[in-house]
Amino acid sequence: GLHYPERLNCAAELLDHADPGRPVFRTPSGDLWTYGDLSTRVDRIAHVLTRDLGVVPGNRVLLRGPTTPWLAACWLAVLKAGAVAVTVLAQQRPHELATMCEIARVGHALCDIRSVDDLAKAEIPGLRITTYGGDAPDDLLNRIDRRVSPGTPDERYPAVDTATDDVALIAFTSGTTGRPKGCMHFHRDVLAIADTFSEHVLRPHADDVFAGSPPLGFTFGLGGLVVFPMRAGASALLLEQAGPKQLLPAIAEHRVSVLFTAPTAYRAMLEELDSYDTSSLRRCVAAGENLPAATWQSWHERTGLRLINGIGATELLHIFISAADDDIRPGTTGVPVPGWHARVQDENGEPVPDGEPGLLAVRGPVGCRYLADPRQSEYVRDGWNITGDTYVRDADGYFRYVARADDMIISAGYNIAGPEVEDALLRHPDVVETAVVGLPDETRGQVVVAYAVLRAGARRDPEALRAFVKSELAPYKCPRRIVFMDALPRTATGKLQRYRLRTGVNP
Ligand code: 3SK
Repeated sequence: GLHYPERLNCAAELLDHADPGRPVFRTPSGDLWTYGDLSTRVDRIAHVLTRDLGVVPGNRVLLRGPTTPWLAACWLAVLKAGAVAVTVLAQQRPHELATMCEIARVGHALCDIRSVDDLAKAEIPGLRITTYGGDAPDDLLNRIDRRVSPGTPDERYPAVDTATDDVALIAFTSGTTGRPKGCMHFHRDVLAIADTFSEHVLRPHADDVFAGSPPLGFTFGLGGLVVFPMRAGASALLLEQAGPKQLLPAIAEHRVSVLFTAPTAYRAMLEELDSYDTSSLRRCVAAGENLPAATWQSWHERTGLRLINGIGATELLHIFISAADDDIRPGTTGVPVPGWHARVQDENGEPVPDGEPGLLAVRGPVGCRYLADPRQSEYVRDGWNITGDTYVRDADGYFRYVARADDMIISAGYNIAGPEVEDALLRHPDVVETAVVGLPDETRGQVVVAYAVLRAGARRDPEALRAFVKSELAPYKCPRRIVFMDALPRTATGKLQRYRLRTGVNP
């Protein structure tokens, strides 16, 4: 198992082990921070937090802004000062921000000047907002500059001596609907995700350049862009705009070797792959939603690379089922990452036999700890974390995704998994994106309906697509209706919002 000392400050641990002259963060505009630069800036921010702003250990500090080295430095400084980082997404609106600040009792915010309007509009009682990246005299970076007198050595900030199980961060998950839940994670949890998934699946080395699309406010991005590279003494390219259109040129120019993004983005990148040099890529992680086997195959054919599938959760901080290199089996998520355990069980918590679908249950070094939320007892049962996904475990121990547990479609007595029908539709050359849901029906209970985004210029012919699905799957799984859309509704972290399709909210 993993063993960490009783006293542990994960920020100090991440900052202190690399050679100070090595690069840690780059940006497309040419910024290059070394570990030494980062360490100095983190210490200066921590001084401002403590001495000027009066932050004390345990205080919750909201962090908000585009993905930049300064945001990462603020995150590390908050943790180094023993305070708790509350990371939110740039897309979250005033009402959502106010709810999260209330749940997490946030007293301070460090906010990129470009993202401050919505935070100010939220008018959160008692919240003290400090911006960074602006011109005002009280801007964080100006405060930092004033603290440094020319010619004097930088004043180091000794890390607060936190316990290994002191809370380091609160990450919010709204799932795809509902009141947001704050997930508390400890200092040791931050290292544990690197020492399990990254260490065993990515196997990074110090020369790796990490990049990807998930923002730092989503723990998928926090791991992939800050924690994993720093734990390995490697570097990350931080992109403020990280859609498929920005990723490809960035990979080519900065020789990115470890890429994190969603299956949707891999499909979009395939469209323009030929115009870019992607030969630097070594590891490509596709997570955040189901990875269809068709996407895996196309990426493999075009790049020779084996996409790394994985299931993670904000509740568990990062990825807990995955596979590396030759162990990867397309069409499956993989096996429990070393250090993690997983099984498939029924509603009563009894394990179901291999080959049969049931609820995924996992346990490992990180657990779900919702902040003041009664839904804790639904997520954690008998020590197992119930993720809300339906899975099948094959006889050889591989876990196969079926659907989100509440997304199973029951039509005329048949159980139909939306993702299986989506996989079939995606095998059609004209289909770029699709979501399959069950809509209420008087005679059948539910009917299968597919929403599809087609390649530019393709003809919208529902009958041809239905005939295609019937040639791929048992006819009862074939969508009754196919609705064409320009884009599918997604959450701020890119997850498909099936409920909006089911309830007809802006479909
Ligand atoms: O899919 C997710 O929700 C997730 C969450 C945290 C870390 C990684 C992933 C893929």
